[in-house]
Amino acid sequence: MSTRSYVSCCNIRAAFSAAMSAMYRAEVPAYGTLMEIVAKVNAETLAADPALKHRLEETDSLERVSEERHGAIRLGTAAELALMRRVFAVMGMFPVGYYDLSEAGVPVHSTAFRPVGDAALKRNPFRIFTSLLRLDLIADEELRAEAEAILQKRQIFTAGAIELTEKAERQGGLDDDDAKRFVAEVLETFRWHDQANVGLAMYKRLHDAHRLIADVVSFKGPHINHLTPRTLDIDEVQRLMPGYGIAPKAVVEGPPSRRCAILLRQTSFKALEEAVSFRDASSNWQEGTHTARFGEIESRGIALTPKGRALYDKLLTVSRKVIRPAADGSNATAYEEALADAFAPFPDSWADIREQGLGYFRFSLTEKGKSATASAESSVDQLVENSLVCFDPIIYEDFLPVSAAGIFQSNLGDEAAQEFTASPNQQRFERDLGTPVLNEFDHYADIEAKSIAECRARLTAAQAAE
Ligand code: OOG
Ligand code: NI
Repeated sequence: MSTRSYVSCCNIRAAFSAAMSAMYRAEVPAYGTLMEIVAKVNAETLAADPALKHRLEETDSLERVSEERHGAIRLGTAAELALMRRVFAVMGMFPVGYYDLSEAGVPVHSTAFRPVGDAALKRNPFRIFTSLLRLDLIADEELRAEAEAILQKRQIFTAGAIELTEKAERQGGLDDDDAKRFVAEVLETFRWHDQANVGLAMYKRLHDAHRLIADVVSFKGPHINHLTPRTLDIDEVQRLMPGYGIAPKAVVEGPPSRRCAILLRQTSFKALEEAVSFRDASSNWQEGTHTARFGEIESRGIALTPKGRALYDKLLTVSRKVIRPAADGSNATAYEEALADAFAPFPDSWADIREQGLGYFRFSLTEKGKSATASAESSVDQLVENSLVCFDPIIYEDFLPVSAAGIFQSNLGDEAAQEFTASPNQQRFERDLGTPVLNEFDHYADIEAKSIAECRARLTAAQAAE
């Protein structure tokens, strides 16, 4: 059967991302405000930095910036995770990376569902940080069993979403009408429910065990808990937020502000306290509240190689030995200074980062290179030295566990900080998921290698044609 009439999974993802954004904007108006600040700052940054605008245009990434966002959900069971994987696959989103957050006092482990490959990322890089609750880390066995029983009973997908996912798997895609229905049906899973699945007493018990457990177990589905637009100047957005009535978290997570941005920097505003009705065993409704949904912004820099990442992790640890950011912001300036000091050894020019093998780059022919030839034996260094190729940073598309923990903590409240024994269990996660997660380093290395191969092919083809 022909597959020509199917909508590409990239287009389904783009439609879904837009639908999610519209829904969240209606549900959490502060997210809309944040989007406005980000749009304004991005436009100003580009106007003030024509070179940046030019590089973004040249690498085909200008358009994606304003469309770009990530979100996060928390799931309760292995079955939910496995089905979520199939649903995301219809949109061309695949599990990349494994994040163990138990170490940071959050009883979940996670992956990011995201597009893979250069073309798909350029079309729409929407990604969802997806966590699976780890009831095995909860000491109270009775509560654990009750939570499991509650989770077993819920169905987080509509019948339509399941039917269309199966159909897409069966036929290898969805036609236009089905794709539209798919987006609408899947959106339901991420919607906020102001009526809880449990009574107030149970909610409190779950909440006392850990706020995150209450957030997952008490509700009908995994409400999207934040959506995060990408900004080109996170410090500026952070500075502007209070003027728009939004209180940002104390410090920006991740690396310090630098000329050459590395990895990922993030900041968020505190979760809202929202009214929720709880239904007890005799079907009486009781009023209560729940805090879960917040807003976040991110700025993305270069993806680091394992060597670069090891240096990043080391320097972050060094900074945290000097000072840890206090939740109330009282030491924010001292923290920023200590962080900047700690990162002094990390080179801050693209040339140095490349020469030292710390980051991944996309290579392309320079104007000179477009009309030149080179032998197939020339090394990348030689091609660079002879100005035949230039290189742009490959953007980091993933997440950072220490930062993610900081984001979790800031919206859970500090009293939620708890000690768990670090117990990464990637095997268990992958078994629940039904597939291994992709290794993010392999993926970046592959994009880099392909760009080099393409330059070589064109330089040597030109030579052959001579
Ligand atoms: C996810 C927190 C992680 C990020 O940007 O690092 C995250 C959550 O709170 O569920 O989204
Ligand atoms: Ni986030």
